[in-house]
Amino acid sequence: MSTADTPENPPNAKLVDAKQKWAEEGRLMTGSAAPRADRLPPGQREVKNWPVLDLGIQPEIALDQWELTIDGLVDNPTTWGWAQFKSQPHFTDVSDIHCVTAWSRYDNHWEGVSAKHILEVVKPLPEARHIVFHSYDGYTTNVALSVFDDSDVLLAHSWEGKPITTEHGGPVRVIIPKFYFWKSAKWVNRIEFVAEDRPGFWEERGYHNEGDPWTEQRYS
Ligand SMILES: Nc1nc2c(c(=O)[nH]1)N[C@H]1C(S)=C(S)[C@@H](COP(=O)(O)O)O[C@H]1N2
Ligand SMILES: [Mo]
Repeated sequence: MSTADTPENPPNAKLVDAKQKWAEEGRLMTGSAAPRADRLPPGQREVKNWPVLDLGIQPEIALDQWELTIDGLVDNPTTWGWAQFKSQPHFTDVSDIHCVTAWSRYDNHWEGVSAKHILEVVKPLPEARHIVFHSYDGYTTNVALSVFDDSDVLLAHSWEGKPITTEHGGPVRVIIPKFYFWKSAKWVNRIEFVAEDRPGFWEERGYHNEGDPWTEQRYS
């Protein structure tokens, strides 16, 4: 990637423009909310492959260079290198992916470190209400602390028993199964706890602040 490649000026500027237009036009909205017993949220279709979606920047981070900082409004700010990250309690989960571009992929087997464990380590202060994820490609996305604090949320290093590839956000990416996949930051390198909510890359470009696929929280 060249130095000009930033989220404000990404190689995939065309995709960003197109997706921003989808938000303006409300594309893919069905206007119907599916009952939760149905596994496929409204307006979605199941795929068997795993599409790649990013800004055209796919940072390659060597494991000995990789770092994750968890800071902001926490009692115990923490930075882990790869060995420290891998020595945290091992967590596995199986969940479905729902991407706002209308594909869903069932039964993804994730391995990594649970959000619950991270919260136990860093101990958020009472003022901490929101989280901003920062990634090596400059991408950001936000969730409420209550969304991160869920038993199916993790920082994943493996998918289907293998390290997550660079294109899918390895060495480590966030997995938040209950929300559209843009909340699941790839190449995460900082988790910042904040008092006031702060919209991220897509949230500033017409996408919903939350992103529940069951009630089609696609656009703001
Ligand atoms: N760091 C970073 N994380 C990101 C993105 C990105 O561009 N950069 N794209 C988001 C979007 S829009 C989607 S749909 C998913 C795609 O993940 P995948 O390419 O592994 O399917 O990652 C999300 N996380
Ligand atoms: Mo996306």
